[in-house]
Amino acid sequence: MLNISKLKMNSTAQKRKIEVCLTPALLHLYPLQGKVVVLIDIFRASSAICTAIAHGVQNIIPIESIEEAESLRDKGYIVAAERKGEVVEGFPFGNSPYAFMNPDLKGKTIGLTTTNCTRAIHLAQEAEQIVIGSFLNISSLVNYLQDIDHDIVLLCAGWNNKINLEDTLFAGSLIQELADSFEVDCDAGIAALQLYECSQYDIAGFLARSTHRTRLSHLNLDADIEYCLRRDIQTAIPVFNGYSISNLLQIEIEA
Ligand code: 3SL
Repeated sequence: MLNISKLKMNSTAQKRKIEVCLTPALLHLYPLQGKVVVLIDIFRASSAICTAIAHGVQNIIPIESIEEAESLRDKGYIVAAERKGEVVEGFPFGNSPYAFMNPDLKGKTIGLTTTNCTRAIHLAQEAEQIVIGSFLNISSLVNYLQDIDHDIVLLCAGWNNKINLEDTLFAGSLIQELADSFEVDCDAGIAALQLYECSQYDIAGFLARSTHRTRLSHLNLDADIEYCLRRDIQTAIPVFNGYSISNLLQIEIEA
């Protein structure tokens, strides 16, 4: 799947195409071969993955089911597990970005299973490359995407196959940032951009009544919500290689 040097853009390239898939339920309508997918799950998994990689976790194995997570845990791995916003019983932590700042996780390979995001990553396997996006690393991601020779699909993880506002807003923000190099190729992208343009000066306020924000708030996770909306506090770009997620920039330096 991953070949970074081949992804680099030649200087004569024209504007590339950017599409938005607002929910994994619609992903079958988006051919992914030869494209770069940006996986988006602002609350909270893509923000948590970015944070883990930025704080030195070496690899994250995204796992679809609790059974697979248990099996990896039983082999001795540290495995994080979240369902419906809560830590799954029997696992040390769930999907809070703060849990992944633990210095004990530095250099480690850990497993992660979440309600929507880890499943969406596996659904997008046929893409040329899958990178993980969040407000936390948006400028670094924009710089990278501007420099590659591929069309992009922004895949919003949503919630149980339904659309959510926060992932859509982030898709709109990326489209705005990438406007010089990419043209929007679907109405979902236009909708995401317009929604972002309406809300960009008060994203937290715009999301005040949104469903997953409310769900997390009821679980006393307001600190996580606030953190996930911070912009540009990290530079790492997590990339999925078909088995695990690691830091793209680190891979480039080592290549
Ligand atoms: O759905 C997911 O993958 C999670 O991000 C959900 S939660 O924010 O951890 O509740």
